[in-house]
Amino acid sequence: MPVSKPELSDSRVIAHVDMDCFYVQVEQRKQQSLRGQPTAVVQYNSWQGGGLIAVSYEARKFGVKRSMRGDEAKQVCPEIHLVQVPVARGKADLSSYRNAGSEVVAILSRRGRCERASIDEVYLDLTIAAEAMLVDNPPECLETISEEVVKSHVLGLEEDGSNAREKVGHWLTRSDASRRDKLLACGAFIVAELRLQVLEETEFTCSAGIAHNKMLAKLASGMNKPAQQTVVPISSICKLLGTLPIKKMKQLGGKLGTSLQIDLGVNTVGDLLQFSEEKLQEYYGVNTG
Ligand code: DCP
Repeated sequence: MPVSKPELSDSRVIAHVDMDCFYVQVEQRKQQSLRGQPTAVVQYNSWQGGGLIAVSYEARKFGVKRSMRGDEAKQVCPEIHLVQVPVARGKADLSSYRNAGSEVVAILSRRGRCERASIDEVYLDLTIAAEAMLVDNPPECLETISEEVVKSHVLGLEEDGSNAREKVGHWLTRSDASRRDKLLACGAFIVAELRLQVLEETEFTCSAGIAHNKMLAKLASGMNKPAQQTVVPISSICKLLGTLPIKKMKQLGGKLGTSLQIDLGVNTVGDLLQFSEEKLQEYYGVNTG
């Protein structure tokens, strides 16, 4: 049966916002003395110090990882503070984390439609807000631009050298940019402002990816953490995806990705692009293909 293709709209502006070491930040807000300290949240099961489920960036510098147990974390970082996840009726009680996530969603919703992807991740559709900014207050006409927005990473722009921020500032405010890049630039301004509001109102830092679709926004949000944002211009996509392991793609982390690797010898998205849609439909059926 033929399937209707989704409408192609390359000019959407989508952000993926991902909180940094989220459970740790929630615990640090409850106990201010933990701020800036190597800290981890451990499961309520206390065998061997409990399994780590969230690790602060200060602790990561010592080599503490989520796969460790509390005892092991203490060996590599003796100063680490271990906080047990709250417990209610013999089970982990995640309500304080869920509520903290809702506080963030309430702030992000001021500028666009939010879709909560997990306890600490949100997709935000900024298309309407970015289009409005481009008409009313385009970046090329701004007299000053905030420090937070020039700290953005723009994929495809050379970042080395002392003038990285100048380059980013120039990219964001070019009058000769394509409409798509201008919309992404507006998205970057809006997200930088929202991230500052989140910090001011909740004390939480977050990272974000800004792109024309959800998949690319999510890929980008994890590229520069903590407390940073990454923009994915159309011109950077081929290079970004060409070498991306197939298993990192949404929906290809499981059996389908394994089948692509074993049956078709596809290891990267670049490899996958060698196959036509028809060919993939021959192998996997119309919908999956
Ligand atoms: N979490 C969990 N068990 C896991 C993974 C995560 O309970 N196996 C919880 C604790 C995390 C939260 O979910 O704080 C969000 O998970 P992330 O994978 O987004 O990781 P963090 O937010 O902790 O860190 P990062 O800054 O790397 O995103």
